[in-house]
Amino acid sequence: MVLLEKESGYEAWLRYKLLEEGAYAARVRDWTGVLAASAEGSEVLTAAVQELERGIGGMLGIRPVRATLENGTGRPHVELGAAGQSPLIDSILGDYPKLREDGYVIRAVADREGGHCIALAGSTERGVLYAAFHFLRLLQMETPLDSLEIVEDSANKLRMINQWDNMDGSIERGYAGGSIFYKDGDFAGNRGRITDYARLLASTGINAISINNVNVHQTETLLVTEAYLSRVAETAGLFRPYGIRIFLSVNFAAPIGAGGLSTADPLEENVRRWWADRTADIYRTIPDFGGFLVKADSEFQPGPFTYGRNHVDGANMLAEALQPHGGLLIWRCFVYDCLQDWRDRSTDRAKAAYEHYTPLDGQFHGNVILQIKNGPMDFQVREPVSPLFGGMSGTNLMLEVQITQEYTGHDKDLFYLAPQWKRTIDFDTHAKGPGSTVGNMVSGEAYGRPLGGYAAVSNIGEDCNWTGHPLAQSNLYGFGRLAWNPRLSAEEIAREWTALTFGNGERVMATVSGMLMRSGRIYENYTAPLGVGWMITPALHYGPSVDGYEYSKWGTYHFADRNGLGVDRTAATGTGYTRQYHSPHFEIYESLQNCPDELLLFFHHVPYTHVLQSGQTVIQHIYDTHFAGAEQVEELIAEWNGLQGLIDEDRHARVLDRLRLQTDNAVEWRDTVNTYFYRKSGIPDAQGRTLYG
Ligand code: GCW
Repeated sequence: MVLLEKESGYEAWLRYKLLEEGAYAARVRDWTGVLAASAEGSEVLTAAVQELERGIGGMLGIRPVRATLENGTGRPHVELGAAGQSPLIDSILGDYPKLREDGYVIRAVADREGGHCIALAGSTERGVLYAAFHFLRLLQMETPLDSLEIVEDSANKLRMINQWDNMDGSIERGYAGGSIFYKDGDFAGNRGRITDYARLLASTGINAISINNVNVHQTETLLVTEAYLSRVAETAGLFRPYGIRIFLSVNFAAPIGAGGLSTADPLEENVRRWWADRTADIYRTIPDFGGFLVKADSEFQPGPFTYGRNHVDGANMLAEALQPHGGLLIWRCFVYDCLQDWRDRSTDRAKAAYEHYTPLDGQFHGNVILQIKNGPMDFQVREPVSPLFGGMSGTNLMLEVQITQEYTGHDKDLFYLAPQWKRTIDFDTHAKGPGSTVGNMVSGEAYGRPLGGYAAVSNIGEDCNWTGHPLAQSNLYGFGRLAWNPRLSAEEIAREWTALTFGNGERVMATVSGMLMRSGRIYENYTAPLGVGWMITPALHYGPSVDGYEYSKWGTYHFADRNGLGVDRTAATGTGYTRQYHSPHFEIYESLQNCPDELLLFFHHVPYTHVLQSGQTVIQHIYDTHFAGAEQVEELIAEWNGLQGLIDEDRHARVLDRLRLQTDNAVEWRDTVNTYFYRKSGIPDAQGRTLYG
């Protein structure tokens, strides 16, 4: 048996392990011994060269010779460059005149002197960097190089990560240790770690990052001031070589908290001037600064409502400050009444964002992007797609998802999120007839909007393997890959990630990717049923508490009684939320018969004896899925155990520990939910399994 090297998981999918000696390694070594690049490139090109050196060095055990473009030819080599940097590169790019910004071509060519060459041609240097990472991926997966012709670009201009890191070192909804950015109220100075994070992100195509929590506390409010700008600039400098621009989350009331003004009213002249001055300071220090991300009038964060203004007033004021510098203003749409009275059945949190924003459509400035969560509630295991994506044809939009598993198992339970994101991206809003998918709406393609893209809340922390659960790295990887190319399937990404992370043996690839692909359904099985959501321990958001959010102020109810459960959101008899969808979704969700089972309780209140499309009653479905979910975790353990000896011991043991934690959680959920509904309904399990009456 091959002895596997001890691995911490720190390298994640950029392991660059020595390839097994053989024909492939010999051939690739021959092709990659010389790296030719323009001597005039910026630090992004340098990063691409360095990454190739690192990767080729690791996989082939050689140190490639650096050459300039002039003397690189005549022997086999890798030639990399952006438009205008070499005749070969330009002639390749000339074949693809429609290649978008950051796009690239990888081609195997025979050059004039008959030497073989792999050309990595980027429309920009960032494209070259992406080509370099792609090329290294090909080597890791031992892809034949002889007739390569790969062309890639992305419809999404912004591919962004949101850090919810606080300067005290904590991370809101972070489950993998403290912040790599901050400690004890200051920047942590963790340069190597941040650089490696930038490499991981860039390798998937991420090009933007906001570096502090959207809930902006006191110290973080000062990030836009002279007190911290030089430190922000240092962080920007770590991301810059990897083509990633940084953004700051800002506090709407900063003119008061940081500027000493008496108001933050967006229409007040001195407030506008304060923001314009701060923004000018930022761009003096960080000329390629991305812009601001704002959570306003949401969950106790200040916003324009305090001053009787609306969100166009607020967003446009900040956008005007950023506009002269080319900055973007990203405004989150997560706005709802978080002080609801549970007795009030007329207010429906799911309706809030659409009601707030659709009347404002078309009024936001061109450099404003609205960032919309995938669902109308809050990153639940199963929600319908937010109808707001289909309601804002005159505004730049961005999709927001959560990589960190706030409601999906805290990086303790396995939950591969790419299938959930794919469902959102591929959902056809029908806003402009068939084909108006969320993916097309946010890329701007459906409406010819100039800006848009994807943002996701990160799941990394100081934990040595970044994500706590080693398999949760697949979510970070999967998000980046989908943001770059939304057409990839969740399964392709799972297989690719597995190959890079654990090696490309078919048994490992099939088992791990299979576990990932089943994981979301398994978690859904043992937690909240049929799209109802929120049966989770309040505040913590891990583990069961069926009534934890039932009599609360958060607008999060399931309305279970002795006869049935679910939220009636129909237009006919309920809150009328269904009306926010275009046809045919309105009719589908409105109909008790046609509403998909997995969303039934999101849209309808039904008796426990209601028969689902599956043919099962609601109550029996609850029992069956909960028993099945807990059993399926045992199956995951068995599958993982079958990989012993094929995966290094440390990472194998670490995953096993997590799966054991997941077993406990699944059993707790199963028994709590089943018992709750047995007691409410009095209906026994048709199969006579143990319920605690
Ligand atoms: O789901 C909620 C989280 C909050 C978070 C908020 C948001 C940053 O529980 O922790 O705050 O969403 O998205 O703003």
